[in-house]
Amino acid sequence: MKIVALAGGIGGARFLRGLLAAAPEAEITVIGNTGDDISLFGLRVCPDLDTVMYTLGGGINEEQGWGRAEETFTVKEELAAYGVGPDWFGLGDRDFATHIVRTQMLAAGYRLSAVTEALCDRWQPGVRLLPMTDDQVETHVVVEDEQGRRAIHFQEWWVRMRASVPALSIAAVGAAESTPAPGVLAAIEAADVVLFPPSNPVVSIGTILAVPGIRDAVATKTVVGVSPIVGGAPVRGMADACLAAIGVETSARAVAEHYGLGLLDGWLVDEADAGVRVEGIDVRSRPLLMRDAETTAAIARAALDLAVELK
Ligand code: GDP
Ligand code: FO1
Ligand code: CA
Repeated sequence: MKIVALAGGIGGARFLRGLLAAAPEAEITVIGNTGDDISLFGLRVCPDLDTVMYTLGGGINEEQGWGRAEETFTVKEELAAYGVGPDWFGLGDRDFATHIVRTQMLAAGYRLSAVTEALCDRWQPGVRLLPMTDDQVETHVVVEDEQGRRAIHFQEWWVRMRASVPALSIAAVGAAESTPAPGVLAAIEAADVVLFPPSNPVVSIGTILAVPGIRDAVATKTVVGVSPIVGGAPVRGMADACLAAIGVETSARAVAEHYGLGLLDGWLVDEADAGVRVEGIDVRSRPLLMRDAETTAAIARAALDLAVELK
């Protein structure tokens, strides 16, 4: 069985861990979001690729969901002593090494997909992890506050502001001119099923689908998604602020309708949302909280079973 999953960071990574447990024989290709990527201190940081890589490779900080386990922050403290910011993004010493290797390889001319493969040589995530594109795509957010109306990097809005200022709009800058990374379209074409983990519908899945060619390729496949919205709210994070920016209600039904009939064939919602109907999409309800390894594997199994049933 060949499975393709699109993935953001924490929601995507945890689901994928369940998928690996539920389908150990499957060949899984993950198309990762790179719209969250940012250059800091001269280093290229890819939060969602790293979250997937560390989570599946056993190096993640489990409580936090991002960054390395057993992390220390000496470099961050030394940078602060020089007065060199930003101070609002927590890069740890172990994580810094990843960004140094990545930046060094990019500067030597390797593409992000090749760099990601090299980093995964160490972490052995058990899936093939591909960035959605090798081109630079960055999610920017238009906000308006006492400093006026301006576009800022997604990470500044999400991490520094905690989305406390409404996003007037969200744009994946560079997406329209980007091309899918090598292997992305071929993997989708060869896939038996495509899964959308409970990742952010706007800045994770939405950004991946904004790379020209990916949406159309996915639309030819049997696609099953898992709702990141439970009982009218995100399970964690501020996806509601992202959905508001694109005029979509924060509900399991509205997210499925947003993905649309042409894209989604099946949709898993939580038991709290049992009874949700979406025209043309097969909706099933299941406990969708990824509490532990078993419940997460059961969610992945249910998504896969529904996809196989609808194929
Ligand atoms: P990020 O890049 O770290 O923000 O992670 P993703 O985009 O992959 O996923 C974020 C989404 O995961 C959020 O909108 C959460 O609501 C959702 N999420 C997190 N934990 C769970 C869970 O246990 N169950 C479900 N259904 N969704 C979850
Ligand atoms: N998220 C935070 O909320 N605060 C941080 O300081 C932070 C640092 C960080 C460093 C490396 C990395 O890979 C991820 C990091 N994240 C941090 C998470 C991440 O940037 C966001 O959760 C997602 O990109 C939002 O979708
Ligand atoms: Ca993310």
